Amino acid sequence: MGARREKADEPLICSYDAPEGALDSGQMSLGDSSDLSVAHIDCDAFYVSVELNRHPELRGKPVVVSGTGPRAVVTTASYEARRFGVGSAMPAARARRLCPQAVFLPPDGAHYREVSKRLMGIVRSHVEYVEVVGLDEAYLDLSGLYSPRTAMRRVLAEIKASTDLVCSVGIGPNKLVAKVASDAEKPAGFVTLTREAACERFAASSPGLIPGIGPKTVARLEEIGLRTLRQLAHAPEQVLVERFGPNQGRELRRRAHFEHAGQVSEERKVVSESRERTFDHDIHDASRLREALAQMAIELCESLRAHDNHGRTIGIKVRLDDFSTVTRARTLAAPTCDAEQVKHVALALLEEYAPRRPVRLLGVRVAGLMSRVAPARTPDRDSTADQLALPM
Ligand code: TTP
Ligand code: MG
Repeated sequence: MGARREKADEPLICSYDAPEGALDSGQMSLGDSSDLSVAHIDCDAFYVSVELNRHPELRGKPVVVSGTGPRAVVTTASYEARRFGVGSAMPAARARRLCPQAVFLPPDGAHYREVSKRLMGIVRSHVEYVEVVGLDEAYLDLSGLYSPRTAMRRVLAEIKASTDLVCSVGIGPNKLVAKVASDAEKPAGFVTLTREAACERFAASSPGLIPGIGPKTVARLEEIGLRTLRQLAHAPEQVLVERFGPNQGRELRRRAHFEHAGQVSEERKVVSESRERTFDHDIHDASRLREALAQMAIELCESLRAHDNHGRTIGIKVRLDDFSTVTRARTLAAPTCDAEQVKHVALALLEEYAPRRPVRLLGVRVAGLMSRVAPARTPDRDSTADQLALPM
């Protein structure tokens, strides 16, 4: 079928269901360790699990970690609470309606960061190359290991013994397969898939299963009749290129085939750290805004110092009562984690912006940090073209 350009009054509808059996179908080659070179590890219900270690009497109960204000959102919920439909990012008020019997605990970010450090320390003690991508998740380079599965079982056992945390693990030939596999059987999942097996297993799933394919892209794919990964994988490349442009179009197709060339990277990455606060009630009073911003700058700098981080770019984020959001930033000549300096710049940025309407959310960020990770193995190893701004 030739490519067709979409017109407003004539949506391009594709029907590319591959015949049964036409998909790549491969058996898991568990004996072939070269095929299973990447693991993704992700702790189950991380904040809640950490809290349960401090409150063992709550085990087995629906537990939610969220703030308490009228605008608080759920950070995470125990799997018992998830059965009632409670999930991350949901307003806490809604979670209370869905599951009134749940125990609500306030978040303790400093403690979660501390536990995360211990968790990643254990992972690093077993595997040489680890790419930490969040407080509770990391990619591990398993290439060259005789038995990747045994190695990962050992890591999990030590995490359980030392921290009493349970993680899910996915193992595959690349980061994409590993990531989707680790999510497939949570909690306590342990899923090993070749690329071909991943194509087959998730053929009927929505393309939204793939990291980096968000709701907007899913909707645009649906508009051209592509509702499953199988359909996306078999859509003519030209159709995707016409719809999404050459880079994203081809990348979508590759991802639907679970192809991903991104390496497990320990390169020093520029990162940022921020603190933000949604007020219980919108604030218009400039001195209260300054006070809140100054307090967040102090907390942020404490954390930066604790992790031996400093950065050159200081920014603020302001969300007004009509939900319009602005960010302002300034880059200094030298990196800093000094609270006075960060406070000074953040307050100056706020003063310059001078919000004209009541403020709903205020935040401060220090960016351009150099994370303290080991130097890269080979300088040219990581190809940013493979990353495509996707979160992996
Ligand atoms: P996730 O790994 O996404 O979630 P989880 O560990 O709670 O649950 P699971 O992996 O079993 O699905 O995020 C890790 C932590 O990050 C989570 O415990 C709380 C925090 N978080 C938020 O604060 N807000 C969010 O919207 C999400 C998704 C996570
Ligand atoms: Mg998790």
